Amino acid sequence: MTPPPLRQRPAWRALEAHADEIGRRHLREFFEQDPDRGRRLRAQAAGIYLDYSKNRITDETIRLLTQLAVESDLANRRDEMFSGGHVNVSEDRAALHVALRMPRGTSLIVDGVDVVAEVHSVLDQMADFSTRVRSGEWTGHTGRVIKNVVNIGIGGSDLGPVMAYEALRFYSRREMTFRFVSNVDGDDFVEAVRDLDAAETLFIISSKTFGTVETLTNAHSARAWLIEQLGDDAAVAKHFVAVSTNHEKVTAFGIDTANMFGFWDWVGGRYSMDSAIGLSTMLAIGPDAFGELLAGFHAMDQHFRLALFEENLPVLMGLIAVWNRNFLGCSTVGVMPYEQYLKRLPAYLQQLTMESNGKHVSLDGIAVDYQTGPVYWGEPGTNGQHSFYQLLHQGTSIIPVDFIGFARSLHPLGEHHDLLSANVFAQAEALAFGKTESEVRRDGTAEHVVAHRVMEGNRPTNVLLADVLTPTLLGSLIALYEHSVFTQGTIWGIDSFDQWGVELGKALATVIVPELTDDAPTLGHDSSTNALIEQYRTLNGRGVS
Ligand code: G6Q
Repeated sequence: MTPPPLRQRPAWRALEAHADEIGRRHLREFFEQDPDRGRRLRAQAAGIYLDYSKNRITDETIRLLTQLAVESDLANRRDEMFSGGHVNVSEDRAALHVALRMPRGTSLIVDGVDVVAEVHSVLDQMADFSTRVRSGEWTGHTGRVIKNVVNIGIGGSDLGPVMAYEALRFYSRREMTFRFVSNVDGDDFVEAVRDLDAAETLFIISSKTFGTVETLTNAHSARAWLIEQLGDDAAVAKHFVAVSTNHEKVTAFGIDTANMFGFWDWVGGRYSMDSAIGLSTMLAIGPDAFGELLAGFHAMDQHFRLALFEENLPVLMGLIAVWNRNFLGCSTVGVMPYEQYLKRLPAYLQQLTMESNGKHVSLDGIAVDYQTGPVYWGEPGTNGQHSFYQLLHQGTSIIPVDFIGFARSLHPLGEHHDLLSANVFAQAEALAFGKTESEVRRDGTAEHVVAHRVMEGNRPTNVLLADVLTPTLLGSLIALYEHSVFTQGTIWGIDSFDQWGVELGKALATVIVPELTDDAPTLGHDSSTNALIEQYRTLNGRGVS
């Protein structure tokens, strides 16, 4: 049964009235009225503690938001996703990334096929290959052991692998070098291989479609570089493997499909880091730790599937994100990991959240009359504090922030970790409570500076706290965001699994490429685009017609 349009749902209407009533009240007031609030508005699952008490919400807000989730059919939509229903409506396919982490021995039959058995057969192939490379049994064309791995991919075939490698570098094989090439800008490839010995280098060409121009351009340059270095076309066989769903194109490129690791059309690019797209991750941390990563994902999947909405971390985070976006009017969200190894997490989450929920029509193709996905961005703490946090504290926009902290460091070093963690708690505290005029005066501040030093506070934050960064924890953290994104997309009634907006730019670029290189092309664009192409050609000495 399709729920009524979002703004006609009773809970939505009630939330609008509720926002008028409490939306401007201050977090100081909420905490004064309920001194125990910080111990109540929290939840915990799969090793992650979520403090959501510093949001501009009351118990009634949560009650209405969970009612909205019910009226939006969240439980059924979630179950449909978990059972392989075609929740990606515009591409008419399943979004079954949860099957990628179902334990061995369980089963999920979709269209007569046990997808879990297929997943584990690819995981076994990956484990076998990774073990052979890591042990030195798999050698390069000249018999040398592989020491360098270069993943070539873009978007979902890059951001997950890079983020996971950086996040789990502590657990990685340190004698090996890992590089990631994504940009079609040749600088990226050249810098990635400039100090590598081709005889010891393995390229993983990661592309679901094996038709992405950036990836194929980089892959061809990699092949040319390897053959030039090793002087033999046959070297490709021992130095190139592919991760893809497209056998034909992999074969056409010249990679033996025996060295291809498959996945399925029901794995979306931005939901693929735990599929064969994670081959570089497995090579770095080994099959056992990769299994721990999958177990972490699965633990959060189970929590999302089974926990009551009121205790469900992804549901709570998703609903609060909807509250902030639609009822408090916040158009961006900051994600600040206080863990240097998570430095690429904001970039990863940017794709996950914005490609998923940056949509303008509902599932049935009707223009939405409410806001959908906000802009996500972020930097690791404490660096951001000495840069853009000024605007978070005293700017004119309210920007909700997710802080991510850990109780223990992977490198206990003097006081470093306590200093780092104190900043997580202090920033969330300062954003919530600010500093009033009288507090500023009490500090003895000169009168003409008082206004400048006042901090309004009342900035919403979530704090996620875990013990220590492990492969398991990383899996749970990513699954938490995946399902929070799904929760938001379900409330908004949009397709969180397609990405048509990415296609237009690709198509237009294909038209322009020959106009940059051909002799005297006829330019049929607008005057700005035509002038830019002419200027480019002039600077390149190619002349204009
Ligand atoms: C992700 C998107 C997109 C995709 C890239 C790479 O959800 O679909 O980022 O991952 O365009 O695509 P290929 O893996 O097919 O090269």
